[in-house]
Amino acid sequence: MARYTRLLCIFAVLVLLTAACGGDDNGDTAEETEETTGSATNTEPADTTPTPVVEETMALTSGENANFHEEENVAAEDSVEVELDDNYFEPTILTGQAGQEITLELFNEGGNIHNFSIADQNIDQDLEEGGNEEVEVQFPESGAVTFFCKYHQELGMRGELKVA
Ligand SMILES: [Cu+2]
Repeated sequence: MARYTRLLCIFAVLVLLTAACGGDDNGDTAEETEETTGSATNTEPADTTPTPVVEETMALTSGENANFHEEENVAAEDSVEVELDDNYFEPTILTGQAGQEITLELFNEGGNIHNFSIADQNIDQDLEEGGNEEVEVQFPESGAVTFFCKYHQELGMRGELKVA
């Protein structure tokens, strides 16, 4: 609701400006910026939605590279959906509390078999194309732990559980 009110205000200002400038043709610049709640480390500009094709890579806390598809704060959650696709995890970065346990609902939406592994937690879960599985994971006491697809990690199919 606050956002809607803000849009109205911006629109009103634009109308005033347009009138003051004698009908300048700038009425189409009112595209609103996306709200980016809870992702202070987001390196993107305001708008993150329409960039599906180009693979953006990032360095995980471990120094390994990952194909980056979103960061999500799950500190208040008992479970969260994680998409496995060709070849990335979305969200790629899950931030949570130290020692937090959480259920990951894994969905393979890609065209290949994929896998979710965390070496330190003895997790090695395959997912057939179209498959879904649940795994219980735990955030570390500090820093981050890497998860990966054992078939495609060299292609950047990695992510991490990071303590906020
Ligand atoms: Cu994979």
